[in-house]
Amino acid sequence: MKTFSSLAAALLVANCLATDLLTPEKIEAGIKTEELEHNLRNLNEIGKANGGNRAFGLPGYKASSDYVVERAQNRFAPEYDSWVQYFNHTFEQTREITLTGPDGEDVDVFTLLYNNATPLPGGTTGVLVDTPVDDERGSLCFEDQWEGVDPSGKILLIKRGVCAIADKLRIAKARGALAVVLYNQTPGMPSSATLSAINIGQIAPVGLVTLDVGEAWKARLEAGEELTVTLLVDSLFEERESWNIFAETKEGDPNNVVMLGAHLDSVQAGPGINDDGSGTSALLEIMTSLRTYHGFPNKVRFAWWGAEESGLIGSLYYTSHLSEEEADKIRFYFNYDMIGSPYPVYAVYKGDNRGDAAGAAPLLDYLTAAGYPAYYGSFGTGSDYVGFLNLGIPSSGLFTGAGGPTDPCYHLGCDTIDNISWEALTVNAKAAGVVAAQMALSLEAVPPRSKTSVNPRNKHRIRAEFEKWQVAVEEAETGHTCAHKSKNTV
Ligand SMILES: *[C@@H]1O[C@H](CO)[C@@H](O)[C@H](O)[C@H]1NC(C)=O
Ligand SMILES: CC(=O)N[C@H]1CO[C@H](CO)[C@@H](O)[C@@H]1O
Ligand SMILES: [Zn+2]
Repeated sequence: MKTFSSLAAALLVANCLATDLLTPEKIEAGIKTEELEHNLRNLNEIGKANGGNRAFGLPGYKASSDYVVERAQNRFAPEYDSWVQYFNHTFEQTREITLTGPDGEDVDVFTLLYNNATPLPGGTTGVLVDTPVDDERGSLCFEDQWEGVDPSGKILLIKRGVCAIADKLRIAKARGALAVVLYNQTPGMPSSATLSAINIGQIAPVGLVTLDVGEAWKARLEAGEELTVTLLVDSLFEERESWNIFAETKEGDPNNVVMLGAHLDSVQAGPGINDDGSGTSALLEIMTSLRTYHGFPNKVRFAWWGAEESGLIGSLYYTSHLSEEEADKIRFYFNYDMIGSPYPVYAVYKGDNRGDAAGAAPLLDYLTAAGYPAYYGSFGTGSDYVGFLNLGIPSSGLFTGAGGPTDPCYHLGCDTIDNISWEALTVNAKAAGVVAAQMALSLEAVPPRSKTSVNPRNKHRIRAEFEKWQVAVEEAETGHTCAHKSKNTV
C-alpha cells in the first residue's frame, strides 16, 4: 500500500505523463502538412525575392538562414542551444555565357558551377571536333578513350553522362583543347552540376547544350561538314563566407547526441524547394514539435548545412573539424536531403556500418506500416552523410529521388512549391520525427562509432582539401588533381 507522499509523487508523474513526457506518437501527431508547407512557401518566396535561388554566397542563402535562426536561435531559445559555424569557400558565378553556332546563330547554352572563363571579351572560336561516345564508362573521362581524338586548338563536342564532367574537361585542357561543348545525355532541359572549386584553372571552359543540339551537330560532323563555333564564358571567382546553423535540445546527455541534418543552400539555377527545402522544413517541424516535451535522456541536435551544392562544403567542414571526443558523442546521424520529390520513391539509407540498421530499420518499418513501398538503398557520395560515414558514425536517412522520373525539376528553376509531393514530405517528416524521438529516449540499439584505420586518413584528406580549396584560385596554374567525388559531378 502506498503512503501519501509516494501517492502524490505517482500523481505528479502521471500528470507529467499526460502532458509533458516525450513519446514518438506525440511527435508524429505534432508534424503537420500545413506547417511543412508554410515553411516551403516562405523559402519559395525567399528564392523569388533573391534572384530565384538560395545558393551559397548569394543573398537568398542569408535570407534562408534568417528564417531558420528566427526559430532556432530566437523563438526557441528557452528549449534549444544554438550556434553558427562559419567557413570560407571559393564562390563562382558565371556572369555571362554565350554560344554562337556554325550558322552564326545564338544557341541556348547552360553553365556549370565553377566553369572556367574563356578569353574575353570575344570568347574562343574554333573548329568543332566530334568525339566517340561511351555510354557505359562515360565519354572521354579516361585517357584510353582519347585515341584518335585531336583536340589541340579545337573545340570538342562531348556527350555527358556516367562519369565526372570535370574529368573530361581536365584531360581536354591538358591535351590543348580550347573549350568543350558538352551535350546532355537525356532529352529536355539539362540540369546543373558542380565542377568543384578544386578544378579552377585545371579544366577547359564548357558550354552545356541540349541532346537535340548535340546530336544535330554530331550528325553534320559525321557527314563531313566543317563546323566552327564560338563559346564565351565570363566567370567570377572569389572567396566568400558561409555557415552552418545548429540547434540542440537543452535536455539530454551531451555525451549521447542524435543528429539530424539537411542542407539549407540551393543551386544557383533555382530555389531548391525539394532540394533541400523539404529536409530543411522537416527539421524545423521536428524541432518545433520536440520542444514541448521532456523526459528524454539523449540530446537531439539539428544541423542546417551550408554550401552543400558546391561539394558538401559545410558538412565536410564540420565533420573534419570535430575532435575524436566530439565525434564519439554523435551516436547517430540522419540525413534528410530531398524527401518530397513529386513522383517519389521511398529509399532508406543503410550502409556497411553495422550500426546503421538501428536507424534504418525503424525508418523502413514506419514507412512500410504506413503503406509506402520503402526499400533500403546504399549511400552514395552525393550528400552530407559523407563526412559522418568517414568518421564511422552510424548513419541513415531518407531520399525520394532526383532527376528522371522522380523529380524532373532537380537542379532546375522549376524546383518550386508547385513540384512537391506533400504526401511524401509529410510521411517522411513524420518517420524522421518518430525515429528521432525513439533515439532521444534510447540509444541502446546503437553501437559505438566504428574506428577503422581508414577513417583518420579520410579526415586528414578532407582537411587537406579545405586548405587546398582556400588557395585554389591563387594556385590555379600549378596542376594538382584530386579524387574527391562529390554530389552532381556527372
Ligand atoms: C573568411 O575570410 C575572411 C576574409 O579573409 C576572414 O575575415 C574570415 O575570418 C574568414 N572566416 C573564416 C571562418 O575563416
Ligand atoms: C516536372 C513538373 O512536374 N513540372 C511542373 C512544375 O510545376 C509547374 C507549375 O505548376 C508545372 O507547370 C510543371 O509541369
Ligand atoms: Zn540536396
